[in-house]
Amino acid sequence: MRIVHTSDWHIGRRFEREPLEEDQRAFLGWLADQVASRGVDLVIVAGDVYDRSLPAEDAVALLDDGLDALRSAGATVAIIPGNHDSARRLGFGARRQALGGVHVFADDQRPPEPWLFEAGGDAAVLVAVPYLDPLTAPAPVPSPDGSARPRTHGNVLADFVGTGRDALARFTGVPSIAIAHAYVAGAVPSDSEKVLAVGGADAVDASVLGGFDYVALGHLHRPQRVGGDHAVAYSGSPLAYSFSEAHAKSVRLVELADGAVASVEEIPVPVGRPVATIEGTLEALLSDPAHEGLTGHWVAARLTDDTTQVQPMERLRRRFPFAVSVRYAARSGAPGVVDGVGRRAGEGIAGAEPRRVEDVVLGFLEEVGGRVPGEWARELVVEAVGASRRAEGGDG
Ligand SMILES: [Mn+2]
Repeated sequence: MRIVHTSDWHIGRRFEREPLEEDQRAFLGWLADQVASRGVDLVIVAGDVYDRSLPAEDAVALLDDGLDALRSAGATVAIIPGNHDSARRLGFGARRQALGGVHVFADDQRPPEPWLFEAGGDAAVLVAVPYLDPLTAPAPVPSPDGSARPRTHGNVLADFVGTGRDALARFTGVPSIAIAHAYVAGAVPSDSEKVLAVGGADAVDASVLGGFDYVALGHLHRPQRVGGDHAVAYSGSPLAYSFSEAHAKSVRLVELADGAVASVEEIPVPVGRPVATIEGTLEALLSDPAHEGLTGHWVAARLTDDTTQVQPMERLRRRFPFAVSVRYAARSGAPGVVDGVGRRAGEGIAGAEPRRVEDVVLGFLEEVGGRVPGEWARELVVEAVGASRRAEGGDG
């Protein structure tokens, strides 16, 4: 039996302000191709299917198409909601969808029943646990000595997983798989994951997920194994969703044979843009041959210039069409360092050409907005500066 483990699709998410719909559509198409060419029986999506609890219409339509494509390619689908999803919305129609081969495990109020999945004379038993909000999930059962256990993510998850694990006793000889959306202690996060619980109570001990042949995790965007001997792993997200995700993206192909996990393979995802953060003076970034390979990347530029540069985003985009962020690196703090804000408009830097007020304003908008102001903004600035000059009786 062949199973693909993936997670954190975040359908509907943007990269900075840039839409990712085409990249997400390309990923879902590629995944369906993998299902067909590799004979995949089951696709597991371990949470954060959507980016928001109330996804946009286009995001819903994209997921609908993607799930149809996976079904047409021959796979059954098993989904849990993540902390970005609304369990109730994602779970709408779950019983009817299951009849069509898409199993959405979204009940966050009752511990999971193991689900026996059979394909081609082979079987696996799955314990699928939706993301549990410690505040709304059933309270943790008291300790054996009668004392209350705190409402941590680890405790509510442990109760659900434990109930599912206990019920596995009736499936002897069948390999078991748990699906969960959690931050397992010791794993490596990125800037993309929202903190799950206030006060650091979100980390779950790996032992909570022990006792399964494989644990398909979602939440962290970096693919990685955790928990020592156990086959406990994050597939990671299929696309980079922040500049901290400068690692390769993949899905995991898990092969079951003779009642156990026979192999696990990471299949690289060939679609989507990698990310790169580059630092230097604007002039260096625009000319350094070392950056030649980044023209297809999402690029964040950290400028080390001591002076504010004219329209840095526009100039960067001539070389890096997918530059989406430009900031000045922390300056050394010499008094009087100019930044285009503290300096009086139109005042020149020593040795430089005086700058027009319009350019100063547009440069500021670009710096704080992270992108070149659009034509309408330019017209507005020119109009406003002109009106201001006329009002002052200046050179309008
Ligand atoms: Mn998440």
